[in-house]
Amino acid sequence: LNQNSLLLWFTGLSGSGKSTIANALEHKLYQEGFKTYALDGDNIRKGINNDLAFSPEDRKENIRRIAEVANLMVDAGVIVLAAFVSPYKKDRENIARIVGNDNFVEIFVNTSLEECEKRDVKGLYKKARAGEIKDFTGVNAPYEAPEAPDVEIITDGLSVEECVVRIYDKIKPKLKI
Ligand code: GGZ
Repeated sequence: LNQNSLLLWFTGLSGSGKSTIANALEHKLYQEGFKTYALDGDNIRKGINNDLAFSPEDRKENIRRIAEVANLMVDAGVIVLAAFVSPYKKDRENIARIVGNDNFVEIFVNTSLEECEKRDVKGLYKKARAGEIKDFTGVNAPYEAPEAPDVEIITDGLSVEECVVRIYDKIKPKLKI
């Protein structure tokens, strides 16, 4: 089934590089002439989902709404790149149910907790370790790693561009080029 709309779903720890890789891949797809849109915490949690926090129930609802929005965008012919921690296996399975298996690509941005914590770009791990943030993924909330993702990128030692090329090569057969 070759098409020009898809949901590319990036899951991984905070600071794993999901948004960075998604944005770089979006740029490449845009250059190839695809209609694209990137969803992440910055445009979703500040807007439509600003009533939600990080309890398991709120994350479930966060992911469900994003999947419904993405589904509409996929119907409109867009390649949607969504970058969310999405730590629960059940919630990710629900995304595939909403958009349909053929439209869904699960991309596991596999960066070790150690590495994410070492980077700690936003200082959130430090705060979580100090007990200032509850339910922080990897510290005091779980991350259920995908067992059979469509694409797994072990980012250690790879540049953003190398990650993008690996994902692009995997999704290429699905796209109308
Ligand atoms: C995880 C948190 C938390 C907690 C705030 N746990 O690195 P970031 O900052 O920019 O990405 C993280 C983002 C996670 O939001 P998501 O909507 O992707 O999460 S989920 O899919 O699980 O619903 C992080 C920040 O928000 N952040 N508190 N407690 N990440």
